[in-house]
Amino acid sequence: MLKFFNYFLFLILFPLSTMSYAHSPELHEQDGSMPHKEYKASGIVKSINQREMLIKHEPIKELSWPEMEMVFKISEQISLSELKDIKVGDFIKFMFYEKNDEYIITALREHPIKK
Ligand SMILES: [Cu+2]
Repeated sequence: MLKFFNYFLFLILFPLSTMSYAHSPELHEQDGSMPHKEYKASGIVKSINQREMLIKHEPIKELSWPEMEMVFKISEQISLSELKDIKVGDFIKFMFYEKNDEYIITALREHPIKK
């Protein structure tokens, strides 16, 4: 965790020109960051605030995460019209990745609750 935070500071404090050595050119395509692994998840929307969502997600085996409520950011890849249909209380399926201790949703859709 501390290690990761140090790395984060490193990325912020170093000017862009010196950052380039750590990234091969083909990895710059998306947003200048390292490539990331995406995880599948599902859960209930607890609140929505512009591009942030509080979600009570179901356990995520790949990360050994139990069920919990946490904040996810919503990628700019997702249009506002897509988000318009998502309401508090909806059960959603989504994809996300982790970056600098933030969790960013890249795809989401409403899903009927199977209870
Ligand atoms: Cu979580």
